[in-house]
Amino acid sequence: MTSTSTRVKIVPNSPARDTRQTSHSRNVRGIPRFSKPYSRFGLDDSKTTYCEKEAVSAVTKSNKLVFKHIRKPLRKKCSGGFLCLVTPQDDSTGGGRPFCSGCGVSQVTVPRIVGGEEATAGEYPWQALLVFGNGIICGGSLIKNGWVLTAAHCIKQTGATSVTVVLGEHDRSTTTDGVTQQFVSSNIIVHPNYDDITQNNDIALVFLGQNAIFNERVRPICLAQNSDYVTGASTIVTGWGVQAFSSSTAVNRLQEVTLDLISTSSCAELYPDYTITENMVCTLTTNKDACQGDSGGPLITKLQDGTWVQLGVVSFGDECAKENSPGVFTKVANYYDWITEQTGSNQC
Ligand SMILES: [Ca+2]
Ligand SMILES: [Ca+2]
Repeated sequence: MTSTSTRVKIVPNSPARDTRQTSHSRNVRGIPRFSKPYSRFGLDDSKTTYCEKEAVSAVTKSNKLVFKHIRKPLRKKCSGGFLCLVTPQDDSTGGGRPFCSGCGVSQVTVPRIVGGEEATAGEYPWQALLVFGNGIICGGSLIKNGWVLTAAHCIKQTGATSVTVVLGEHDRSTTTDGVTQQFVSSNIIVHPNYDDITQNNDIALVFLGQNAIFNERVRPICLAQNSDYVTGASTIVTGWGVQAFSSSTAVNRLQEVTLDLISTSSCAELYPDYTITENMVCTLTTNKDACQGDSGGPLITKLQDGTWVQLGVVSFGDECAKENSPGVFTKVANYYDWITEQTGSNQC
């Protein structure tokens, strides 16, 4: 879209009829039978509201907005039609990011340890721990108040109808740290087009049922926009997953690893046996990767202004950190409209 304004007008599809008006007054208003330039209506181009009734305004991120015009009994000077001003807004101008203002801020600023390993407590305050009834864990991310983003395969493969979500967690082995917030939710929305063979649309939302309390240890992440996906960019994945493909024990303390983003086309070339779609984004870094238990967790990057944004959701890969086997993530930016629809608004 461009940033120019486009005026769209909707005019009555039949001449406005006001039985109290004389034919003379209709002639004065000069209302034509069908749509004509609205200077013909004698209307002031600079105004968006006529008849001085309530104006409505709405913002939509999908390309659809439906207006229903409830026609009131016609009065003098009011035709019963209405005018609509549509102003396209460029999504990548960097103004407000979707969802929470103040998202993507970490209070903890420590030098990142090369090679990753243990995160500092509170460094990734959007990180969620999902615990399913059978003890299986997944990652997730707090994206707005009351809502956690995760992977569809975490829900489908566990067959879970309910999940425990822990926010503010760092060390899973201690429950006395006093900073975690725990929720049990059965309100889980798996993307309707999730494909459990290809892992296309591997994304799901968990509604916590109530708002979390935002603090230094619990804070939402911003969602990435298309312009945030830069091949070669340094990204981070966090999780409590296993540290080797053969391992069966997830770690207690949250881990972080730095990974390089590769193009979706090179990812597809490296994975000829998989279907790599435009809804996926990949990383490839020698001896570094996400692994089992990290699923559903966030792949993030830090923008130049210091804001953290979520690029991906940990989805799949051929084993973990195997040579020339990228990690594959669900491309979050492709689901902005879906998330907005499911969570009710583009506000926090
Ligand atoms: Ca760190
Ligand atoms: Ca703990």
